[in-house]
Amino acid sequence: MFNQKENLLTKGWFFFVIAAFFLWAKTYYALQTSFTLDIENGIQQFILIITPVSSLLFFLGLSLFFSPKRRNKAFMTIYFLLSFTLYANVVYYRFFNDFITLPVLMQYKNFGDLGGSAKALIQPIDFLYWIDIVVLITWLVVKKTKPTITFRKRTVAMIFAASLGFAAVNVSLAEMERPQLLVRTFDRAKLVKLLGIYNYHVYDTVMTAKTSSRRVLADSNELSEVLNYVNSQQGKMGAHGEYFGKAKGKNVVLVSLESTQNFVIDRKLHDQEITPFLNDLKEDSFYFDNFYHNTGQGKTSDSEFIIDNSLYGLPRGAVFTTNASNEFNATPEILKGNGYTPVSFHGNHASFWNRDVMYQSLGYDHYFSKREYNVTDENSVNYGLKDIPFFEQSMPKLKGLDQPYYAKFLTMTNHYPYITNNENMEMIEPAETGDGSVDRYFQTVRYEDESIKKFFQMMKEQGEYEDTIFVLYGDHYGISENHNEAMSEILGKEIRPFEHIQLQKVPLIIHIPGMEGKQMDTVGGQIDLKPTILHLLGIEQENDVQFGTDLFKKDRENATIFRDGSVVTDEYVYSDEGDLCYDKSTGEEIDSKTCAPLKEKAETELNYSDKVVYGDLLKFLDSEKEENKQ
Ligand code: GP9
Ligand code: MN
Repeated sequence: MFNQKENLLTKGWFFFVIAAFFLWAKTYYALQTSFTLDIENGIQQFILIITPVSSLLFFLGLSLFFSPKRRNKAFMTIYFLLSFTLYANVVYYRFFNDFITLPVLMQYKNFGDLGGSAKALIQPIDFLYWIDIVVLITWLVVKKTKPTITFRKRTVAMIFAASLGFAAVNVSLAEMERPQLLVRTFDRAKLVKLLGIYNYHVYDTVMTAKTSSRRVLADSNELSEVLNYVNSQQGKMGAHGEYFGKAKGKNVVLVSLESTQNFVIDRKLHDQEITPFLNDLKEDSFYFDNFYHNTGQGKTSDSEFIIDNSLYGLPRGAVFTTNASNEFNATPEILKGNGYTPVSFHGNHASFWNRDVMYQSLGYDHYFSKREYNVTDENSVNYGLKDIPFFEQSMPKLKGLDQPYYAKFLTMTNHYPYITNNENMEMIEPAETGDGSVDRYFQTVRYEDESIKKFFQMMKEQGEYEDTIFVLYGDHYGISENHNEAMSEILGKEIRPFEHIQLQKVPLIIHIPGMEGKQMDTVGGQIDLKPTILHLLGIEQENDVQFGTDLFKKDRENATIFRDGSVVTDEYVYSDEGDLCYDKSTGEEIDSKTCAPLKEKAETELNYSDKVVYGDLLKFLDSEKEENKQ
């Protein structure tokens, strides 16, 4: 050290500048290559270049407040945390096509929870995200950059002033590009595009804190406001549909079809049906071919939430994890009050998506999770138990229940990255687009179809089929926008926002043994399932907060709202992402003014639903009912 020549490499300020440059470069590289941000013009391109600067200067600058002895370590720790945040988003985006939010992060405590999926998402080129850290540490050690990164007070002040300046320019440019960016919280991609990834996380943290406080501040007047809205909407529609009470007293079996989109139904690959059993079943069932998922970041758990409550999931995070201690008025609880046994079956561990906690709030009597199944290396793949052994092992458990039951079965094998680990599972050859996920998807969907076939056989053998109604639905999309190229090859057409929205259709098959099948073209979504099921069972709900309507109602409003604010009706498709309006029958883009009322209704309704969840407003429902009685 004593012989070490004073040169640039030993200078703290030089180290700081180079490190900041490395971090900027890698952040910019990620923004350009790993996320689809749809940069539309020069200003947006410029914004993208400067977005990382303010936060980098700010966060790295914080290290200068540490004592000289600790400063290098503090600097590298901050550098590592920023790098980790960036990389975690890159990996997360590869699957979810979305950015991490704090509530989701709390659920997936670590990426290990994603199991096989996480491994499949990591690529060799990713070493680029870490190589700089190796270089910087080596630099610090070898060159003994000393005294540790030191600046005069004036320079430190200038670093923070520059950070503030960059932030101000960034925010005003962003506001010009997208007025009200910070008020509207629907679209994370826009936030990242216009604020940068680190500033987005600062914003997300502030929003999370705000959410917690909303709950504390909520009062019962807010519930009255929501009830007024809901009742006025329901009031527009007529009385019960013709199927009211047609399944009174029957068992209800819900089957969640993991990642199953409607486009696989009746489709052939290599001249073979992908879903031969479902294709047959739908002929003897009510088959809804205009049915959409309404889920957001909470994926499967969102679908469960929406279906049991007829409320929307949240714009950020999963209700299952953020608001599990809320008061709800969910289907399991209502049915329990009507003599039913509500249970859920799933071959993954109980705490995944916080189900073990949330199910209690929803009123489930029991959760048959992984620990109650015999799960081995042979009979599991990806997240857990394969669908066929899952149904096989569930049958005796089902038999043991008091009837009537409300039993939910969550399948799992058809989950990204769509893995099979045994030839027996491969009942159809993969597709040949060259996009592995898309190609394998058809195999795991085919396997899932086989498992449902077995399940129906076993229900008949066990003598429970006749007394049961079956509701089969896709939980959410399986093939994200990142695979548009392969999907357009499969579908034989370009995938514009219009087609993307149509791809959010999931199958809905309601099978009532002894009842004739019928294809239903009404436009609906998972949000409508609670009222639909309750109506079939002949259960009347008064003054409940629900945003869906019975799908069998004749004069129901033909529409469904997506979590991102997009809307589909029988006439129009509105894509909130680019504010685009389409004629539904032709797929032609039309004046966006035509869709303006739909957009407004979606915002109002999603806002009301969010109010209910954030404010835990249903806890006021009982007192509201009392008041109405008086
Ligand atoms: C895990 C299963 C899959 O238990 O529900 O969850 P997803 O990733 O689809 O939300
Ligand atoms: Mn799922």
